[in-house]
Amino acid sequence: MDRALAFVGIGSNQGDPVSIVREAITCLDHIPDSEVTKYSPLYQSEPVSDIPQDDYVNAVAGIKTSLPPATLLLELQSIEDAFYRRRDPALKWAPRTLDLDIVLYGNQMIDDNHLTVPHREMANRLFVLQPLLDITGDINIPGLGSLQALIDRAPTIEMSKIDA
Ligand code: A4P
Ligand code: MG
Repeated sequence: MDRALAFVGIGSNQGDPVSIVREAITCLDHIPDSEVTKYSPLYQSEPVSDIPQDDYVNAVAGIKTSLPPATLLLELQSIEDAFYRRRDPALKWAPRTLDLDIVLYGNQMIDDNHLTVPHREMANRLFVLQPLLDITGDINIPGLGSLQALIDRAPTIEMSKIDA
């Protein structure tokens, strides 16, 4: 069966974010018909939000999968749920135990009620762009162009690599 290379953005800023992000990478590798092929260093990053909250730990994982995008999204949500994330639609960009987003799914562009790929905020988020660059080098992002050019234009935030 054809397998796509997808990239998943991982973020956590509650509990023990470093352990949560590492465990999340293991969980991603256990998704059916999927395997993690690469993952980035972990970064500590300043929150991008109007709500005061702790710094995040962020990373990006590359995952080879034969699951279609909508099924992959359901798998990511069930991993989030396993980390006791409570979803409150009234609180946009609120602190979270674990957030897993589909950043890219092959070269596909998707825009339906449940899923927008490439992730709609990625161009504004150095905490996604930099770890993606770490594992892919400069690539073309469908509809957005060169990853390096996006990084050069993205709003600057405080961000530092966490030692392994
Ligand atoms: N959805 C649409 N497209 C996607 C996609 N590509 N991947 C829908 C995942 N989900 C996608 O998501 C709400 C709905 O988005 C889902 O039901 C899905 O159908 P959610 O995870 O419940 O809500 P959310 O996380 O609050 O929204 P969102 O848009 O994922 O928030 P973001 O954009 O992830 O922002 N600052 C730092 N430094 N680091 C961070 O990681 N994260 C956020 C969260 C804010 N500030 C941050 C960080
Ligand atoms: Mg999300």
